[in-house]
Amino acid sequence: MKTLRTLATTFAFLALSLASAQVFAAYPIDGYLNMQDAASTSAERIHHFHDFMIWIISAISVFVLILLLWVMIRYNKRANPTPSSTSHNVLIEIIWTVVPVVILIVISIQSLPLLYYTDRAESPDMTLKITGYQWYWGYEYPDNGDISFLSNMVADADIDASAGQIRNLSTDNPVVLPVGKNISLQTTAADVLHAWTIPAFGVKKDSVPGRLNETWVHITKPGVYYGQCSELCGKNHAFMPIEVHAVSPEQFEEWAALAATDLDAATSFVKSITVSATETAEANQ
Ligand SMILES: [Cu+2]
Repeated sequence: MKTLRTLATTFAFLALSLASAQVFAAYPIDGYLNMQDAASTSAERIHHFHDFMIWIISAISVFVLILLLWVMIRYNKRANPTPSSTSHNVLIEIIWTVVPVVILIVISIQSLPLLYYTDRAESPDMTLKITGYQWYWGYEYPDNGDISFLSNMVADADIDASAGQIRNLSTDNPVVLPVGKNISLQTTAADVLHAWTIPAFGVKKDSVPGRLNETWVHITKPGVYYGQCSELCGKNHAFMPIEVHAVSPEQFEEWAALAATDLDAATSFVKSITVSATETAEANQ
């Protein structure tokens, strides 16, 4: 009985923790649980798949837990002093082979289309080329007037919190992308392995020297989104963040026209129109 009560308390605690985790953000916030709010079509589908898997995982865990408890209580040495010597049961063996196969097929019906969906854009509207360096990112916009720039982390001493800058996440030259467009993301590295990641987009792609890896994103909500290099790449691995400002296609065109000649002016322009990360988080709640 005591075991059951402990289990009930654990489940109640888990349910409470999940219920209190309904706060989302476009960047990591101390103490919050769950994933960042989806800001792309891929992330929406990934979250949907995650929620679907949680039901299957939970059902399997509860089923195995019940079986274990049943064996422990019903067939322990005291309750069952003379155990049966049965060693085979054809029906049960067929069931425990067929049922997992069916579960895997049900999962694959959901997961394989998702895998192909997130693979690459079918007809991209534009391309962003991303190069990882030790320890900063380089960006090129081949379809928008050959814009190219480097993006470094804003040092602790230079962080301007009133301008919405976040320690270890804000960059001097943020990436700017339009919402509602299919954007092909091509990534490589110039020295060692890196990985370009934006959790809110459901994007994580290894940047490999000598290889061009491809993925894509269709951003659904304007805002400021943050990510970090996600491949151990040396001593400053933790200090090469990614900051993406998602703006309307018209604002993106304006930014691109400015960036082609004056990157600083373009960056000031985009920072003046995009909401701060905190506002993005609040808007997405
Ligand atoms: Cu890196």
